[in-house]
Amino acid sequence: MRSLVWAGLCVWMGSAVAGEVGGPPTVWVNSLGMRFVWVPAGAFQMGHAEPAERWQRDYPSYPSERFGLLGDEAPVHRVRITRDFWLGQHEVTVGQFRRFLERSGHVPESVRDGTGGYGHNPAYDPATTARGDAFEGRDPRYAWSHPGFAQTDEHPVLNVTWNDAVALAAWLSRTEGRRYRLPTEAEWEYACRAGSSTRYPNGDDPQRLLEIANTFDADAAVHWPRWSGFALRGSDGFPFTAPVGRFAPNAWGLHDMLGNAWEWVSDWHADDYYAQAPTNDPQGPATGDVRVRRGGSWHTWSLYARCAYRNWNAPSTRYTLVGMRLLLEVD
Ligand SMILES: [Ca+2]
Ligand SMILES: [Ca+2]
Repeated sequence: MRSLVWAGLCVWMGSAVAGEVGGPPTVWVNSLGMRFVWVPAGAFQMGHAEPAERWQRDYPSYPSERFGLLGDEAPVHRVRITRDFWLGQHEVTVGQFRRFLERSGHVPESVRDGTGGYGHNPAYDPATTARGDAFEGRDPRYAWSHPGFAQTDEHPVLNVTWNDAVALAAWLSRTEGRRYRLPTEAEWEYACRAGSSTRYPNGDDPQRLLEIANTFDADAAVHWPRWSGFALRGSDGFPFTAPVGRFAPNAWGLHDMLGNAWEWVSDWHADDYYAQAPTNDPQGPATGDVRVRRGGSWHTWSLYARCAYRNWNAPSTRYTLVGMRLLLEVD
């Protein structure tokens, strides 16, 4: 990989993310314009657990039964990531996904199966649906290019399925002769934490999310007043998605790991996986029905925009809040 780094495609940042100054260059730019930062191998404590009193103290507007639903984040356990890797500095953007479609001929799953995606419609009433869903769908009016609100090419792509994400990684691998894939759940959390062990990379205070992430803030609550009690007090500047990279990066140079778009990871989900996971490079359960997504979105409440929080969907799910970030393996 380092020979490629010096082929002129890589940006030398002048400061070492992965080690001492003078170490390997730390940003890689691929053929779709995605930027990747170097993440060093290492170990961390994966997962999260804390007493109910602390949850209740710090998230007073939440019904207490919600704290009992976080059990799949336990037990906290030691994980070793044994190999360095490159991780997307940003979520995959609308513009990058469009270029992928144009060059590859891939048809997004929401278009191919004709059922569409989800989107924001100010006239839509969640009470009209059985699930009380916050967004309208599925509907062919909505897709990766149409989430129901304005996005530029710099915004994170949404309404993409796990299968779409895998197809993008496979196409990039084929055309560039490298190994792209989704990060594992462990790689994702390791990179989100970037050495931190708190709820958020910048501490435990939900309000401080405003500094580092686009989540469900006072501006978003204007559009969903029934959930305003769960909104952060104050504005992060974006009621819908933000262009990627507008918030401060974490200690390893990664932007928007929390908020903006949920990110598919490679693992199947199982509630009890952490109790049996291997220490080295856990890959998730061998089989399952739902794939994990991580990090929360522009519409996600602070309790669910933590590095340890796990959520999941069927691999064919497409939604107004879910996007992706890719990993590039080191040779
Ligand atoms: Ca926001
Ligand atoms: Ca994100």
